[in-house]
Amino acid sequence: MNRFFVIIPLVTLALFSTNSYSSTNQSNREVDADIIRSGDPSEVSHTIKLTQVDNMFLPSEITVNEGETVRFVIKNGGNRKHEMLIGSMAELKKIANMRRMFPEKDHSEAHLMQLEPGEQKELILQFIGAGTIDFACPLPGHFKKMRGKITVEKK
Ligand SMILES: [Cu+2]
Repeated sequence: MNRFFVIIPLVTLALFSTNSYSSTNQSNREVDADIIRSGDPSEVSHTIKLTQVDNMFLPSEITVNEGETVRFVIKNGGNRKHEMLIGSMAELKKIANMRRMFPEKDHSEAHLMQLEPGEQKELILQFIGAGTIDFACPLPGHFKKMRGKITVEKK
């Protein structure tokens, strides 16, 4: 309902620009603007490593503090391609359904991040509000187990 969209600066997008987005789409990323926004690399207070295996996120539960900027280092340690999306569970489910119904379609417009086996990417986020936000790999057959939650604790 009260979902807003923020524009993430291109400097952040350059970190995962290996996908073939058209340049006009690069600045439109959906993020829950109540809880997270794109973070400034110079304000990172700590790094959280996330490993994708076939098919889980390790760890799947993360706790951060309100206000802090976190560098996420996401590594695909599995043998299959995975994705990483952050959003509300309703939003993630919607995207996962689209993947399941139209597996051949190019879904890159909705991707936050795609990782080939062995690949590692970074994402810098600032947690601007307390609450919880979900993350998942929305690929068919992955989505049910390959989920996690970020809890943002109030200052
Ligand atoms: Cu996956």
